[in-house]
Amino acid sequence: MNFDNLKKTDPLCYDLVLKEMERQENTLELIPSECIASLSTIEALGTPLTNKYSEGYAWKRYYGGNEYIDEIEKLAISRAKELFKVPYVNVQPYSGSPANFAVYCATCEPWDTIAGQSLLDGGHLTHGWSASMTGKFFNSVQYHVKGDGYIDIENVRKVILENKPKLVWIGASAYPREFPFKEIAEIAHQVGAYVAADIAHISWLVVSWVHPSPNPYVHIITTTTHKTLRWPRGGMIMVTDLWLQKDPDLWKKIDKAVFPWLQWWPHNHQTLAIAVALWEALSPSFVEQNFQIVRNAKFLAEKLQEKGFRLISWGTDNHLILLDVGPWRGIFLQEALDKAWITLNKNTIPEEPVSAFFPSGIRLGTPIMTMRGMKEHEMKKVADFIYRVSEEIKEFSYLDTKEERLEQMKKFKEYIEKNDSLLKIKKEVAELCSNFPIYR
Ligand code: DSN
Repeated sequence: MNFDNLKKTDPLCYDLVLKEMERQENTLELIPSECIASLSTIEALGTPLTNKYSEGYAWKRYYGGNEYIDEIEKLAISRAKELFKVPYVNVQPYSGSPANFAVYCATCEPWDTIAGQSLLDGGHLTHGWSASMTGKFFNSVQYHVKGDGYIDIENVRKVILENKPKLVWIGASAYPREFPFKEIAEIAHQVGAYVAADIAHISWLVVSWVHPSPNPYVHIITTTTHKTLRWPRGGMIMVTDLWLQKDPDLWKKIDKAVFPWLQWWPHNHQTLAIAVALWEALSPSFVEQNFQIVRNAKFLAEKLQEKGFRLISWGTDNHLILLDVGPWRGIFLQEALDKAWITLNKNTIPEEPVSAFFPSGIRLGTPIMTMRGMKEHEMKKVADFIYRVSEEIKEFSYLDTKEERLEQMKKFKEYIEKNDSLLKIKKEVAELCSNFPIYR
C-alpha cells in the first residue's frame, strides 16, 4: 500500500496512518467485532465515488449523473440477496446503529413498547438500552440470560407475554452461544410483534451455514458489514419472506425510514466496497475461513479453561469467548494486556456484580487472528500469553472503598508501565505477529 499523495500533502496524518498500521501489524487483535477488510475493498473505499451525491434510490435519484452509482447499488443489493437468501435488502445504512434505528422507525411509533436482550447480559445498546435513544424514545423492556450465560427463555416468555412489545430484537454483542431464534420468535409471534434479528456479530456464520439462519422465523434482519464479514464499515437491512407474507408492502417503510427519514445521501464509495466484499464472500475460501474462526475460538476456549479461567457458559459456539475474571479485573486485564500488545475489551458478565464501567469480564475473539492465518498451534500461545499477563497482575483486585480503589488504580498504572515481564511478552507477541502479516 502506498500513500504518496497523502505523504506529500499532510505528513502529520500520513505519519499517524503508518503508526496505526504498524500497531495493527504488531498487535494480537482479539476484539471479536473487528476484522481485516480485504485490499480490494480498501481500494474501493478510496475511489472517487465519494465525490458523488445520490439522494434517493437507484433509478429514482433527485440529482443527475447517477447512472453508474445506480448500477453499483443494484449490484450490491443483488449480491446481498444471493448471499443472505432474502427477497429485499437496503445497503444504504451508514452502519449498524442507523440500520437498527431505521427498523424502529419502520415498525414502531414513539413510546411503543420494544424488547431486547439486556446490555449487561451481552445485548446491544441499540436494542433498547437506556444510554441509547432507543431506550428513551421507546418503552423498552429487557430480557436476560441465566447465571450459566445462556438466554433465559422463561424470562423471555414472561417479558414478552406481559408487555406485548411491538418489536422484539434477537441478537447481542457478547453472547458466545447459538441464538435461539426459533424459540424467541415463536413467543414474539404470539403477541403479534415484529421480530428483528440483529446478526452483526454472526452474519458470516449464518451465510456459511455455521449458525442456523434466522430467515424462517423473523421479519427483519440487520447487520453491520465490518465485523467477521471482512468488509468495510457499513450496515444493511434485510426483509425475509416471512415479512413479505405478513405485509407485501412493508419493505417500502424500511426504504422510507432509511431515506428520507434518517439519512439522505448514501456513501457511494462504501456501497461499492460492500459490493466488492459481497463478491468475495460468495467464494468458497470465505466459508472455509469462517469454519477456522470457530475452530480457533473453541480451541482457545479450551486452553484458557485448562489455565484455570472461568468461561461464561463454559465454552463457545461462535467466534467469541467471555471470561469471568473477577470484579474490576476486567479493566486491569484489558490495560495490562494492552501493554503487551494484546488488544481485547473489558465486558460485563451475567449477573455482573459491579458495573459496565468496571466490569468483571473480558471479551475476546478469533476473527482477526484467523484472517492473519493463525491456527490451533498459535491459539495455544495466545492462551499462554493471556495467562502470563494475568499472573503478572494477580495482586490487583476489587477493594471495598472508592478511595482504596482509586489509590490502587494509580498504583496499577505505574506498575504496568514499568513491568519487565509485560515488555517481554510484548516482544514475543510482536514476533508471533511478524510471521502472520496482515496484508500478505
Ligand atoms: N460495539 C460493537 C462490538 O464491539 O460488539 C457492537 O456494536
